[in-house]
Amino acid sequence: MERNGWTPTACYQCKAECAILVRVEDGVVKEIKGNPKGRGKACVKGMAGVSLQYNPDRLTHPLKRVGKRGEGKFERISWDEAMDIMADKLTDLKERGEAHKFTASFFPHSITDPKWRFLDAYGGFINTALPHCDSAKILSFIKAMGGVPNHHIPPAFDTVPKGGIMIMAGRHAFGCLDDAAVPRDILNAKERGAKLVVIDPLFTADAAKADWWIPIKPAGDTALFLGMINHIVTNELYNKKFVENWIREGDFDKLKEYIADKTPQAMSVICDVSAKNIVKLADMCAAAPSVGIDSFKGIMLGQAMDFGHAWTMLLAVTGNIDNPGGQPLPSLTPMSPVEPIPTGPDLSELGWHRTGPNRDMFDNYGFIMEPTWYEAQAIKDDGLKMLLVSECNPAMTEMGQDEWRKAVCMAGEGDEEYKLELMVSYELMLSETSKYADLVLPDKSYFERWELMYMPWWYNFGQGILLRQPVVEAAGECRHSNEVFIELGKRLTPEYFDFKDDLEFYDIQLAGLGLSVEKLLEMGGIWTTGTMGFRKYEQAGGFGTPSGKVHLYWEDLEAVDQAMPRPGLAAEYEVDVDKYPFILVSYRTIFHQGSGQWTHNNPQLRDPVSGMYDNPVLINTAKAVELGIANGDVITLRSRTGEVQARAKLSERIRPDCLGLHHGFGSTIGRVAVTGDGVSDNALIPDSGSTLEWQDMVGGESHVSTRVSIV
Ligand SMILES: Nc1nc2c(c(=O)[nH]1)N[C@H]1C(S)=C(S)[C@@H](COP(=O)(O)OP(=O)(O)OC[C@H]3O[C@@H](n4cnc5c(=O)[nH]c(N)nc54)[C@H](O)[C@@H]3O)O[C@H]1N2
Ligand SMILES: Nc1nc2c(c(=O)[nH]1)N[C@H]1C(S)=C(S)[C@@H](COP(=O)(O)OP(=O)(O)OC[C@H]3O[C@@H](n4cnc5c(=O)[nH]c(N)nc54)[C@H](O)[C@@H]3O)O[C@H]1N2
Ligand code: SF4
Ligand SMILES: [Mo]
Repeated sequence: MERNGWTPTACYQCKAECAILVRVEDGVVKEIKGNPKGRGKACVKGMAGVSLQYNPDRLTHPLKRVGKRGEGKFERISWDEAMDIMADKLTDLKERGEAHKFTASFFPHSITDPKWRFLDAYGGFINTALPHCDSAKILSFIKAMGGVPNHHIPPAFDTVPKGGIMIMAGRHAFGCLDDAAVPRDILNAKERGAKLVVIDPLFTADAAKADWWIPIKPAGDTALFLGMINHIVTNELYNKKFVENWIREGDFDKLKEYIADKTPQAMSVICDVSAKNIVKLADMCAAAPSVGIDSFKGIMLGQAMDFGHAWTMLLAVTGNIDNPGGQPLPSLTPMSPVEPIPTGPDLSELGWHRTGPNRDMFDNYGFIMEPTWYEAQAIKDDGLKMLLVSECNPAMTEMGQDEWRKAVCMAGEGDEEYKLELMVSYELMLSETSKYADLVLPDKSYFERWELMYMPWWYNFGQGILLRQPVVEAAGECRHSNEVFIELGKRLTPEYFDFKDDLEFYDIQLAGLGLSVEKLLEMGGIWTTGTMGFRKYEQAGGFGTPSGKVHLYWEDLEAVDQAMPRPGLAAEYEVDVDKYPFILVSYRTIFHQGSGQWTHNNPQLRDPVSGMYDNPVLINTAKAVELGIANGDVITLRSRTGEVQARAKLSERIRPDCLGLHHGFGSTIGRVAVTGDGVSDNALIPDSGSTLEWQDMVGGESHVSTRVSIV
């Protein structure tokens, strides 16, 4: 392959997958920048892709476990042997009538991913980490407005008018991009006269750029929004035209009644934002030409549907749905189906969650995929027998990571060494999770593979469809997971894999748009509708909800007391307050994506000068002085679940009742990842599967934080 010069493709140093240009010289990746045909930006992680590509820790051939699970001892094997091991186990499960006990856990980049097809054809499950960060929001938007089931759809910041309000409620857009161009768009909107309000217990980079920083108590966001809605509704400041025309009949009266006692004063006690400020923010939102709200962490705390619900209500009463600067509602692009369409496992028979004991607790669970945090529970209950983990690192990202590790190592019965009979890790470099695998498979990097990316969340980002193409030869014997799943499909369910390869599979789907991979290449790898369209519900004659209007009252959730949003903090913050006086705030920075080796084992990003080297515990200066803690002291944090030791970093940037810990550190493998200090927040956070009473059982969102004490 000779591709000298700049080639358009898609970044994958984080899950945003921005459109980039890559410069190759003599078959070597030299430089990366944003693609002006897309959104035109690449971030610091994106540009550090060069160091990922040539990392000496890259896996180059399949490995098989030789020691015990967790020891991390492997020997080299051939691809033929690796494929046989997987095909044999899959055949064995199918013959036992237990195909549904196979789960592939991966980040679902795209609905064009052939891995989904394999799982539907074979009868296995996909689980995903989306229920950590976004499933409740997706469900809330579907319930309220009939939106499409898409991941993170931020406000279209580039459409915010003068005077518009941008609210970041637990969202670190300047550090945690989810699109490298968002900071630029927010700053441009500010230039046009829009206002940025950052609601966060930490003073983040976003807060530094904000017109107003509101240091809320963690999980107080629902209460804050309900207090605002109370003020807006009781003072008749709501958007009367929108409410009259577009809210389902009867719902606004129910809201009025419900909201009556959620006064700014009452809500202030919960969220620790003064009533005066709740009123001020409510007045600002009611008067502004647009309000856009973005959040991730604000909903990742076990009361997710409640916050998602309050969020959609605030948008509805202020009329900020599908308007410039408000909440966009994307439409789906018509891709062609690949015939025949596999039916998928019978979920009504097998249950959304396959494990016995707690299945009834999930009766109201409405998300389309299973949360990864149920893996440990499923293994214990013999509901999960083969797990393939690709592009994720549950040994560090699961709440109660030690519970996951224990479950994966649980002894089996009869001939089986382990309850989980086969564990496969598909990776770029050995990870914490790979240490627990029986098979480790070497993936092609994003510079080495084809991939057709389509997810409606790119809608705002100026990308409809984005092609990832190989720009350099694959390292060693690396094979892309999509190629491997297509081969498994051809072996096990050939009737559904009657196409040559991944490229033909993409061609079939692109035909729906009158495109092909070749045409897309000629167009520079990007296809976009070009326009967004606003208030599409007006032309369409309504919203995608059963009534065609916005639903504020969710009668299907009456039985679980969630027909209206509950204002309280996350359940686990409410107990053992004296024993564990601090709330741990886990958060991200620009230098690392999640916990994984892609950025933590990258010498450009895991670096004291050009990146981030360790994760000290952030503690409020006054509080530290009161406790006799000095900057740099090693302190022990204890929670209900575990204990870690870390260096203290004194700062004015955090509430006195909180401690901050950057998520994702603490790897014990990878020659760069083990340098510097670093602890994993998930050693402290309780396992979600065994603390179901603290989970959002409707939206599937788990708690990604907890209460701690300083020992
Ligand atoms: N660089 C980088 N980019 C990423 C990722 C990454 O790891 N690194 N991860 C990607 C993924 S998977 C996701 S889900 C997103 C996550 O994106 P974000 O949610 O934006 O990221 P976080 O930094 O985890 O959390 C954002 C902020 O929420 C604050 N916060 C914590 N608890 C609360 C609360 O209860 N209420 C409020 N109002 N604020 C709170 C934290 O202090 C933090 O500043 O980022 C995506 N993009
Ligand atoms: N305490 C706490 N826990 C959290 C969170 C939190 O904020 N606090 N955030 C939660 C959230 S929102 C999420 S989404 C999850 C995310 O958790 P995970 O989905 O587990 O994601 P990462 O930690 O980013 O790990 C990704 C892994 O994929 C590997 N990888 C990168 N590129 C490729 C590739 O091309 N091919 C293959 N095969 N592998 C690749 C990387 O090396 C890395 O090891 O974590 C959750 N856990
Ligand atoms: S935000 Fe940065 S790392 Fe993530 S895809 Fe975009 S350029 Fe790559
Ligand atoms: Mo996430």
